[in-house]
Amino acid sequence: VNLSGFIKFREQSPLIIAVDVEPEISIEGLLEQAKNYVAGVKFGLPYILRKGASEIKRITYRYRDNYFFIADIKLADIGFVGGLMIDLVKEMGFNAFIAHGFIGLEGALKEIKKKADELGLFLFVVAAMSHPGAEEIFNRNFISIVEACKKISIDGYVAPATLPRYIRELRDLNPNAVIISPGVGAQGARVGDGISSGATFEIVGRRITLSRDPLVTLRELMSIYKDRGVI
Ligand code: NUP
Repeated sequence: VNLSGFIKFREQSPLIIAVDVEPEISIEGLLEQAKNYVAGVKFGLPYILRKGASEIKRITYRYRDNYFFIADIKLADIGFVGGLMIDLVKEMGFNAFIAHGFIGLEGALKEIKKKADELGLFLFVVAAMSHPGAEEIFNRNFISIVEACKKISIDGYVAPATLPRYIRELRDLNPNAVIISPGVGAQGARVGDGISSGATFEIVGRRITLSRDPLVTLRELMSIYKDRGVI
């Protein structure tokens, strides 16, 4: 699924599944069951490393017509090394990846964005993080990160459902941004908190991956989204 297919699926579902651990019912069991309920699948670095590049590639190719695949590699390196990672992300069949925003433009984000565009990958930048300690250092740089990203036309962001004021501010600063928002479920934000603050999609990990019956969990999430009027 390409970016426009992903955005189009938003009408049906605002959900991205975060896979960091092997799902309770296996990855293929989960991806078979989640097809009508989920727009995207985000693989975390621990999962990618544990499975290995060829197995990840097999999964992304098998489900390429069903999901928008995001590599959560949280890239935070010089442009040259970033470029090597982006090549691997492309080879593994991903549609998008996540980079950190604090590395700055020159010699880093500028080169990363250029490479992403060349390879047809969508870039999400982490604008603020979801855990409590993020407020100590990282999130203080939120405005500088978003302003820098705007200069090079970055329109994809990760912003926390646990601290929804960042989502609201980001939406004001960039009305067209694709904002994906983690923190729902295991980290304490309620289902729909991210979307009602202006996020485009919500990312839910453990609440789904650790569920013995993810189909029931997915249906529960959908009924909450319906009750909250987001689908
Ligand atoms: O600030 C962030 N917080 C966060 O949890 C940025 C992220 N990318 N994530 C990711 O979202 C985290 O790596 C995990 O894959 C997912 C949240 O999973 P869960 O708390 O729903 O299990």
